[in-house]
Amino acid sequence: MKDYKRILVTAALPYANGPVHIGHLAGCYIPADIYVRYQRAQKRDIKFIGGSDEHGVPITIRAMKEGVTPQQVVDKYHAIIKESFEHMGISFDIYSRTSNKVHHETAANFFKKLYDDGLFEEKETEQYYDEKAKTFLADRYIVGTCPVCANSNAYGDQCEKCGSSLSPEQLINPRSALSDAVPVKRKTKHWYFPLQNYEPWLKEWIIEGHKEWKNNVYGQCKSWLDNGLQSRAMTRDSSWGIKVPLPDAEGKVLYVWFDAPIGYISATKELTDKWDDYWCKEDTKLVHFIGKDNIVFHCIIFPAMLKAHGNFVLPDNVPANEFLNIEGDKVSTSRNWAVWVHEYIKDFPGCEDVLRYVLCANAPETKDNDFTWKDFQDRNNNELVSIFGNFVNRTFVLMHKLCGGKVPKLHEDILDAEDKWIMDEIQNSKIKIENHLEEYKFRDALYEVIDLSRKGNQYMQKKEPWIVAKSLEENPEVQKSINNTLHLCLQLTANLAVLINPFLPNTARKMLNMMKVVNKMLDWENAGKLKLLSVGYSLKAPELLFRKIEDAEVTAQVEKLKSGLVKPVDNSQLTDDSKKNEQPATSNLKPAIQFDDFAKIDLKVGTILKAEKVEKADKLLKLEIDLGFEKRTIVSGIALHYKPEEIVAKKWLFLEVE
Ligand code: B3M
Ligand code: ZN
Repeated sequence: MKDYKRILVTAALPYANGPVHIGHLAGCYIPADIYVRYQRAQKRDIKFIGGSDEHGVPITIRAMKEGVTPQQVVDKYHAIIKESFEHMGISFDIYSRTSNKVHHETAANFFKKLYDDGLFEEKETEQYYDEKAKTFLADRYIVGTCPVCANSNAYGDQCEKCGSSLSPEQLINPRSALSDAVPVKRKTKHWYFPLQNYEPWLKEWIIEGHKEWKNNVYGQCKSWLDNGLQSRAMTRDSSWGIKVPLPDAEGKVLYVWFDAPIGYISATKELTDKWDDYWCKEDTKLVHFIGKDNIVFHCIIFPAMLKAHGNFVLPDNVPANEFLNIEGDKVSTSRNWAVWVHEYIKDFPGCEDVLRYVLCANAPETKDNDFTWKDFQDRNNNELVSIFGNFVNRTFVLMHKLCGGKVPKLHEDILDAEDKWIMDEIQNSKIKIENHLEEYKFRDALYEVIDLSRKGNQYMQKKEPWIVAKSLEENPEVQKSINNTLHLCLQLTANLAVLINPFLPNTARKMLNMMKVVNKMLDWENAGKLKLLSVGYSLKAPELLFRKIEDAEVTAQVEKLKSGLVKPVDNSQLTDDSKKNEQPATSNLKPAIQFDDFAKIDLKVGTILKAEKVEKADKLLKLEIDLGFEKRTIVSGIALHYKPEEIVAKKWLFLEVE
């Protein structure tokens, strides 16, 4: 393996044409974040680059549907996406956007350099033109009847019904999605990048040089290269995008797949003056995390562009994931068959780590996988709560009960086979987890962490310190054995915090807090060590790491998905900002509460004696009420709905909360 000095990690730039769903997270953001957090804990020089992809047809189509400008579309979704990532703990060093000035300059200069070096072919071809809308039509803008399945709304690049990939010429009765006009052919000039010229080099570099890439990635590259590469247009006719930096290029912009990957470079420029250390020095390890639909762009086209430009490093690896289906069906944003991240965050506050856990444990690393709410519940309840959380909790409870809340001493002279076994397991796990992480095998790595906590439970079960404690009175010597058990369980807990940190950072933080230790303990060099907590150090009471997820919560999610009632915030009927937060009533339902919670509430019937408006508060009414056993004055935010005179003398239901 090469000796790298620094690592540059990129995660695909999502189109800012809608919010992100859990398929996005599972596909690249969670694995990228785990990798980065692990490398940071290893104290390696690493930068994590992300941002929104704000150009291209997906944005203009969304703008058209919402009846707003492309700029309004990207402003809205960039903010939503960025916030979702922040909530989920995706720890980018920078989350930028391709509409930034520095990106426009960087991408235009990149294009200009290839142009000046004579690397493009200039070609005039005939393309569909909409005479009514006065614009050339990208493939996506042409709709017509699918020649395969007769779907009358197939797109010029693909039929979403039967999945066939199409070209506009194949559509029967093509029409413009913009104006419904029948498009005509018109001549237009574009700049083509002759990928075939890079084929011999790409074959050498990938087929011979990167046999270690994941099978799904290597296989796709090989099949592209075996089929032969062709010139691809790197410009488009559009008003939205980066203007082609040439004098005779009015109305032409860079093809979004030309500009977007350059976005990684521009964002690094924004992040640091030393950006060229990361992009131009041979001892940088560049890793692109993406989903499988982006493989050709990151493994073939972008590397060929970098090679053509010169002076850039090439990716060392592109660990692309396959797709995550939902409840047995493909994710579809148009059918709203998706679990939206911003909604999950609202529905399961404080459970960000649970989603990170499930999406990693069930990641589509080698093949498409299925996310089900039942599996989400099972993994939370049976793995996080019952294995990991349970071990940590038991350790803390017993240490408080049997060792006075302090880290007990280790009596090395009486260590038995079981003690030695768990000590070895701690060290072995560290090595296994580290190897898996270096090889982008995040599921396997996470499995080992949970398995180590499972072993902790087994160890505790074999040692039964609570039973041993019963003989303390007749034989005070047994305290030593109890001490050893809890000492080792505590050192194991500290190790679990270090090992779980890249995957579940919030959980690791809670554990640090319980152990009263500082962040520094999470440095990877501490993994596998058996003296992380000092003898005699007093620890806090246990904190609940994970809560149980109830049947009702997951049933509600399945219902929500099936009813399709809850549209994502990109709901295309919403054009006006004031309606932004408007959602069907059912989406505001909170998860069902326990009967005990209900019993804590005091519901009282009272008569309204007097009602009046509150000055300078147009929503408030001041009410004097008679509850039968006492009179009270309260204010209530109902003034927009009721006039004072309408409610006086009526009986109302009042809810008393603390
Ligand atoms: N925006 C496609 C996608 O979101 C595209 C990725 C760009 S990565 C440079 O799937
Ligand atoms: Zn079809």
